[in-house]
Amino acid sequence: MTFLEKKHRAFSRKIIYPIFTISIFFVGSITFSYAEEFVVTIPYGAFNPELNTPAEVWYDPAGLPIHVGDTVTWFNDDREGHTVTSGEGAGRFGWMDTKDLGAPNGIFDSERFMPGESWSFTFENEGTFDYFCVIHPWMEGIVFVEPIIPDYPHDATGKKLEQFPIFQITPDQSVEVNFSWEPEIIKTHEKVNFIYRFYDAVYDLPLRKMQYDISIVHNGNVVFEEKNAVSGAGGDYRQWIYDEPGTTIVKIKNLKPYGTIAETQIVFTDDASGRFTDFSTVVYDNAEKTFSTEKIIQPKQTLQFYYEIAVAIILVPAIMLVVALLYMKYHKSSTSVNSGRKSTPI
Ligand SMILES: [Cu+2]
Repeated sequence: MTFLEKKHRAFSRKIIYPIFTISIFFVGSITFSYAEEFVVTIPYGAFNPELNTPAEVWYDPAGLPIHVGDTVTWFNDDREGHTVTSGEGAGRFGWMDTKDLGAPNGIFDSERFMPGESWSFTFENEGTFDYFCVIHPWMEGIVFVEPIIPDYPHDATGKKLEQFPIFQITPDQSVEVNFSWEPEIIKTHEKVNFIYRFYDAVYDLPLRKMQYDISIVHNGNVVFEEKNAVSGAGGDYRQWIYDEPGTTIVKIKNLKPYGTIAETQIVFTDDASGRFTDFSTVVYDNAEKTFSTEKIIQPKQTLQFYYEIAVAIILVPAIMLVVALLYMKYHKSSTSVNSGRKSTPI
């Protein structure tokens, strides 16, 4: 058995594992990503810049959100030839007032395609892409290309974390930090739990009380910082809600024993500068939420950590049991009412 396998097995025994199994089971809202195809129709009447045209938009839908790798096909349902050309069009009124012809930017160009024909383009880069028709420059559309959201935990470079929770040993080889976050895919305006536990890296024993500093560096700025935090038995967690997508690093540093540590033979030197870990990942833009009403509740003590595990493990089956009992009770009483009716002579 290799060192890592041993670590992993030791970890599986520990209480943190069930909470992950349960949350993965209940969260279920991870965005799975694979290339999709979209159709934009150029409706009948697009050739006509007048406001009384039957076409309400020139490209339907006029604004299309997709992901990197998706393909868009434009279908010409009009009676004239059109183009799909990247760049700024003249706008409906702009064209009528100034005879502006728009400005292609060279990213893509279908050239003219006729009624009944179509043209496709695959978007390989994220960004916002304006396009228009060079023949009828009032015809404008836009494609919003969002980055692919992986369905697995990964670091800030996008590399898949084959082991999650992550095991990281401090540079001085004294402490092993087991670190994870939930949900695994972090999105803006949604609460994330960073969960971590400390082990002695030599004997693989849990370190019950550790003092440490924790901070979150998001897009290069410190957005959260707590000094001299103290972990209790079973580890610790911190919650955070991000306002902006980007790269995030959770830093744990100045790890040192809080009081006397009875459970390990390891000798901690006074200099804690070599006792730190950095964990990085990506925060994605939330397509469903633009703000959060959730409150961030930081643990006052680690007992709460156990309390939450207990809630997850006990409360959910308990509610199901109560619902089942109520259902059975209701069913039973309604059956007896029915049988009572049956026996009543009309
Ligand atoms: Cu056109």
